[in-house]
Amino acid sequence: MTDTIEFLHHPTSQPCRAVHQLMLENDIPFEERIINLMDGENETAEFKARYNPTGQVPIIVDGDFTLWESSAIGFYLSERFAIPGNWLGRTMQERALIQQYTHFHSTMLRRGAGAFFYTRFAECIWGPRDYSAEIAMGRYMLAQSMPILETWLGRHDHLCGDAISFADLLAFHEFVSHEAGAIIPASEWAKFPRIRAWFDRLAERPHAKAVSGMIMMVGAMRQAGEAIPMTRKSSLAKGTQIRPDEGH
Ligand SMILES: N[C@@H](CCC(=O)N[C@@H](CS)C(=O)NCC(=O)O)C(=O)O
Repeated sequence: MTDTIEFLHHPTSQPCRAVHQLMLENDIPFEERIINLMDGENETAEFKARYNPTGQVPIIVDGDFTLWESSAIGFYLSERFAIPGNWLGRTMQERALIQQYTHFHSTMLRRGAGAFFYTRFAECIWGPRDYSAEIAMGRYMLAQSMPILETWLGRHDHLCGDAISFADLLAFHEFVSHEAGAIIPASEWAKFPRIRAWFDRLAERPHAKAVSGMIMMVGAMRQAGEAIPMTRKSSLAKGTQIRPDEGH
């Protein structure tokens, strides 16, 4: 093993930005390789065989060890680089709570990304079409998730306790994309003042700003109706599609 991790990612991706920020916050040495998701570089048989059978990023390569899934990557980096315990938990219970969040995240908040993807990106792949069912599903997952986050943030300053953890980064970058795409209207935000205050606090962190620039720019382009050139043909947001023929 060398001391440098290879980091395969794309800056428009929420879980990639969470891992990226974790590495920057903790001075983890890494070399980045941006994977061209827009043209489906990640969908080739070679990529899937070498790195990740799902074709998704983020991925890290540490010598001859390859790992995907953002939460597994977070826990690995925590041990590998002995980063401060607030990020992935100091005690058995703190680690368990962060794991609890990551499972909740995958099945709930993360699936809200469909609201962003189908509102702002889908037509760049499949052309104009009625995406209202997919958008409604994404909004439903957001509506199910946000009250739970609001409750947690009533107990502590951050999602798993008073200190910032990787759970916050995972959740925060979902909301960064929703902000980039203007997905959550002010009337909805008004119902979640604690999430809003937490989001605004996290957004001030220099490394949060550093990794969010590209998605904010792309979101502004889409809001202005500018096309993002893409030659891929399948969903960028697997797990959020509701038509079976879109997934592959
Ligand atoms: N559960 C995975 C989700 C990763 C994911 O959704 N990656 C998306 C980008 S946001 C991706 O690589 N999409 C490309 C594709 O599916 O072809 C994680 O947390 O790492």
